[in-house]
Amino acid sequence: MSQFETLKIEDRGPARILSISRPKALNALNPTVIAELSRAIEALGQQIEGGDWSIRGLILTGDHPKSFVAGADIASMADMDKDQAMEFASQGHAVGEMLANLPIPVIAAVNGFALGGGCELALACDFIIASEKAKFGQPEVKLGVIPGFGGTQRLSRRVGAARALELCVTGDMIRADEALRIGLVNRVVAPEALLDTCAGIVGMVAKMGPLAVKEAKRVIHQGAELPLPAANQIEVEAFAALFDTQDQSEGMRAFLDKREAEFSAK
Ligand code: CO8
Repeated sequence: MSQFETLKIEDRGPARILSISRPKALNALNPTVIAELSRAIEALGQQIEGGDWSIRGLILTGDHPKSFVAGADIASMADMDKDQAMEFASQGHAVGEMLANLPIPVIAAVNGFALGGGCELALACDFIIASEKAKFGQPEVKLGVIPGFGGTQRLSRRVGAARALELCVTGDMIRADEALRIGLVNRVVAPEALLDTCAGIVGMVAKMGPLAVKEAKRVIHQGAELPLPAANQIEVEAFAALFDTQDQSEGMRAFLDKREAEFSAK
């Protein structure tokens, strides 16, 4: 699949790996990367909505030994006016929405710098697995701006307002061990184990009921926006609705028959 200038795509079993590839700028996000990410994510969403569940997890990573994404591209932002900045940030947020709406988990495999828009892109994934060499930060204040792709919001929700504030106002970078300590990342692994670890997680997901995985993701994301009673109600409704699926019958029957379930996403 070579229809992209700044993305590499590889399928590893049930995992689709999207690698951002702008090595000369440490994979910084310019409008082309954002547009290509949108296209690639949209195509995957359409494939699944069309009934093809061969891909059960998306892994986003950086095709560079020392960088996931070193932020939005400063050269392409330098001369933007207010309207252009609004448009750029909105396009970034649209990518975040698309990732949240995919019916499969999205894992950020952070292999090096995840700064500014790079940290924000990782946060827009469902969770982050980091290499020991990963470094996270929101250095926008050094450039006279603030995060524009969810850094002030998703980061606060992930690690708490006080820690997010410290990162956003100092522009300081933290290493993977500190990111793990504050709950920004789920796991830290050796750099050479990063993609295998993420593909292994997708391999586990691939054995589960696809519709159940889709609903678990949806309910967790939607519930996070709501007061607890309303969020619990969404859970109850989704739990009950799954009893109308063949996957529920198959999953429970397989358990009782002491065999592996064969899910059909129906
Ligand atoms: N934009 C453009 N080019 C970059 C960027 C970037 N963010 N980061 C690195 N590069 C380029 C460098 O200019 C350099 O290019 P060249 O070789 O032509 O001089 C090349 O990549 C290699 O970089 P360095 O030589 O600087 O490498 P170092 O290892 O010395 O340093 C750092 C690595 C620490 C990552 C350093 O490059 C750096 O500080 N980069 C900028 C990080 C930053 O400030 N990021 C935040 C940008 S603002 C932002 O992300 C706002 C998001 C808003 C919304 C987005 C919506 C999509």
